[in-house]
Amino acid sequence: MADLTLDEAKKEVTGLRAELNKWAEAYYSKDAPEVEDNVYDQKYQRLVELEQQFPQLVTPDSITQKVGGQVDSEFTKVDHEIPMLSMGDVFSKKELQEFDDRVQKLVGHPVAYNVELKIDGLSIDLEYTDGKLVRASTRGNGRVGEDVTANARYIADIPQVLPEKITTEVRGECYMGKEAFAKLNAERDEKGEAAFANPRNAAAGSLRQLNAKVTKERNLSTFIYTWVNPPEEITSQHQAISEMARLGFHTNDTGRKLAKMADVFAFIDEYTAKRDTLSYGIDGIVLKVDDLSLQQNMGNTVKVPRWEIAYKFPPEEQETVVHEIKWTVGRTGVVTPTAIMDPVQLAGTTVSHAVLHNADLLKEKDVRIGDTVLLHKAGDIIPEISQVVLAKRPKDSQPYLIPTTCPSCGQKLIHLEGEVALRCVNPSCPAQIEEGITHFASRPAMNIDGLGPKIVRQLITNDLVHNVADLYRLDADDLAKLDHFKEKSINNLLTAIANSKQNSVELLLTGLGIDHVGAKAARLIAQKFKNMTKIMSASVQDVAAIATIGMTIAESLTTYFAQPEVDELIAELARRGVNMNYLGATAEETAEIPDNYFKDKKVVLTGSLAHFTRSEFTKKLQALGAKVTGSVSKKTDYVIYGKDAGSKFAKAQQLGVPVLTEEEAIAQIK
Ligand code: 3BA
Repeated sequence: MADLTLDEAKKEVTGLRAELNKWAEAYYSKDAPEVEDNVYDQKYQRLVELEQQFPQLVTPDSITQKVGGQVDSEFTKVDHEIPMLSMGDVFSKKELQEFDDRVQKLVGHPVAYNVELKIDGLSIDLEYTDGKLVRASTRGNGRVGEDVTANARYIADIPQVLPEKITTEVRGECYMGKEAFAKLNAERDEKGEAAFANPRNAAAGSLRQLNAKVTKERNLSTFIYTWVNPPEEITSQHQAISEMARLGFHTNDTGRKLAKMADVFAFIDEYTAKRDTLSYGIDGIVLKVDDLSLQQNMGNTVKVPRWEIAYKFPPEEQETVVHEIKWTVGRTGVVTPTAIMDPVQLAGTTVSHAVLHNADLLKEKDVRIGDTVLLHKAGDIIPEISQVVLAKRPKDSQPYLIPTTCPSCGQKLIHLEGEVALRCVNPSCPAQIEEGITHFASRPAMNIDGLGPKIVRQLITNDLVHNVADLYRLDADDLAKLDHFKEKSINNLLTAIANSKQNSVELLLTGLGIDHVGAKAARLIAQKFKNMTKIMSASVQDVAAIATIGMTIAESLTTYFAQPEVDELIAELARRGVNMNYLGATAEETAEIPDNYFKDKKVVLTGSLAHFTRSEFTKKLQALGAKVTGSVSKKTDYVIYGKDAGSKFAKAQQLGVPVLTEEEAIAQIK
């Protein structure tokens, strides 16, 4: 800002005012905000800064010189003899500390604050004469509000009569609880009416009703926090609140008198965490000098008291500018756009990247380089662009051109029919190979420890690996060419690669990265077909016959294996010693199986069985955690034999492996 010329500042100020006036009008007069509060607050703050730096630009009609929103409605107007001011607000603990420093300097000594939750509602003023509610009004612009007495008579927690015949005035927040808000929006949705954006707008829309019967149905509540003219005995804010509670007002009991900023910060942390569990919405916390006479002495600025400040929780929506769109190629060749933006603080983290999911979405949202966009977090975690702020689109802006060629290999991209994704179908695209090998080595697949994306990239750029089979050709000399690879890391990686050869075939099947064939499907397929040769020759019908496996998976699998280069790849893996057979349940799976006679045992079936087919019996044993194999060795735990058992039975006898008849085995299962 330092190097802004007066002309530039003038231009920005004019723009900011137009924008803020429009938003304020929508907010105050229509109860229909066009932007999130924090966007408004930040623009407002920026305008204040500019006006401070260039005082010659301040005009009496600037929004910064007015108190609150404009009153133009069909409600009877109410003059607030004592104006309802606004609150100053800050967005960080640092600024909160600065507030405390200012207060201490002004007062000359440390002070205690009454710390209150900042309820997300709208201010309400209640006037009582001889103990009877005579008038309720909204804040309006702070000096003139709207008469909502008829509506307030339908708000259950507003006392219509006080236990004492006093004439007094209190103020507080009128809000809609989360449950009532959810219910109201659900009803509106059913009726095809627009949902309220947040509980505050719902509360405003429900209180400012010319037909008070509508208010009655809306379940509004209040928290009263200000006593405009307290009796003399009341000397502090926290005392005022407990006395108002005694008079029957609904007050919020989470408020705390705190003398140390460290405790204030702890309070903030506590309620940042508890926020979602409250039955009403809050958007920050409020600090008020607790001593009422100190408040009096400190006084007010034009708009806000000097003795209070609101700390607002980190925003959940933010504006930022897109300066690049990056395309990444996934393992299956799908090309995905990511918007790179100026970093902003969003719901507690710094965000600069937002995935746009696919080219269609990018086109639909019409995101362009240079665009100002609104960012939020989907599911509270993943940054997402909600919309482009069209008002801020640069004049020379051009629609973003979706790439036609792969950012990695340069081959033409295609839009497969029925797919939103843009794909690179070049099987030797380096980006796809990198993703493919990384996937092959990943935990749910071949689980090769230490073979992550960085090392895979180096293996590819050093020309050591072109496909997954090449991994099994690597030797110590090859790995010595990689950065930071010493004897120990070389040995570790070679061992991890060698160990992966023993994996059961479903891990290999997962590792191939066939579209739609994840770890679960791969296991079911391997369980059914038992080895790679059978899997490769399975028909769509064979595969789709597996329960829970549909046509999408079946077709994808068979299409994949119909490719001649896949045959070659599998043959090469087999030549390198990679296991091609199903070895039964994994250790992780069997860990969940309750202990039984066959759990973790190597079992061989031989002879013709009388009670089950061979495959039925195999499934039963596998479900118990047994590994059912084809040949008898010293490691075999049991041989189960039926009629006409031959050489396997003999071998078991010879090796001293225990044998069981089919019936004996069944007895152990039960
Ligand atoms: N305390 C809102 N203003 C508040 C009295 C001051 C004040 C609020 C507050 C000015 C809340 C501005 C409008 C207004 C009554 C003026 C609160 C909350 N205190 N706890 C310091 O919970 N939202 N709002 N309302 N007078």
